[in-house]
Amino acid sequence: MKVVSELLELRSVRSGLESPVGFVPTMGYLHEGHLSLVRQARAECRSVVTSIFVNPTQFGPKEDLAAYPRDLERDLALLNREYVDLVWTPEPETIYPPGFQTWVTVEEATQRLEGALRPGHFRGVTTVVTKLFNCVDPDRAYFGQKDAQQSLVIRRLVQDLNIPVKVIVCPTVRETDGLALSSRNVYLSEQERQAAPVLYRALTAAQLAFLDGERQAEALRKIMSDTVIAEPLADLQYASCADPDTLIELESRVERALLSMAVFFRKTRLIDNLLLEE
Ligand code: PAJ
Repeated sequence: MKVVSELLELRSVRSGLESPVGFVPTMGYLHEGHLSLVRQARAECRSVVTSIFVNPTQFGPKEDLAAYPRDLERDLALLNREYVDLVWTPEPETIYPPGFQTWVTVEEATQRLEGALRPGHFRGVTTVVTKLFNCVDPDRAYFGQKDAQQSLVIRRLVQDLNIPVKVIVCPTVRETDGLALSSRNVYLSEQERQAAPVLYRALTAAQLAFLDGERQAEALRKIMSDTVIAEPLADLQYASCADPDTLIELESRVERALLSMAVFFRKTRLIDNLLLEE
């Protein structure tokens, strides 16, 4: 496994890789969710490239950029075990050179849900992902359903800018109690960790009601919010039942929906989602 941080080195090693090249962009502090993407890339591609870059422009001024967990040595050992060919760990100055002023924005799909609550977040994501794609030049790129809106926005970006990469969205990996794996789970206290599966409980309660015939979007949202409100350590930010393609909140009969939510445990903000289909 080659580990490079300079762009020239990346391009040189990349040019010697066999196609198809699969790419898994990450912000590091890797867990089984990230590794599931790497494994899928490994299964489908001749070569696998991973990037580790904590992208400053996708964090808001009051978010956790400085405190974002990092452990490069451990990450590299995990990636080595998955037979990754190339890891790119760019410096911030490589991605954002002095005088940087060019941004990529996806308009409508970023204005709802996470985008509405985290202004500028998706502009940072779409800009960095475009740049990572330009530098790595992958054939296939792997993202997680865990960040459903991010995956949808990246699909849109790739279509709209004719980027020659196939986007593959992989299922959410969970702990046995249902908590979706996230680098941010390490911020939870022991008590909060015990309370955190409430997100998945709320989503599955609404899913169960849907499977039992409940088709009113508002009723499904209420099942989710009632479940979260019953957990004293959890502070619900939103519970959404939206069109899975446009993310517009559904108001009437539900046939397909993306159920999604964001919940605070003190300062730690967790998100999760589930796709409903008849
Ligand atoms: P990061 O949060 O490190 O996540 C990297 C990838 O892992 C994303 O595609 C995310 O959806 C996926 N992932 C995270 N938790 C997962 C889980 N429990 N199951 C399955 N997949 C999971 O997302 C980012 O980084 C950044 O925004 C990035 C795309 C790298 C741009 O900076």
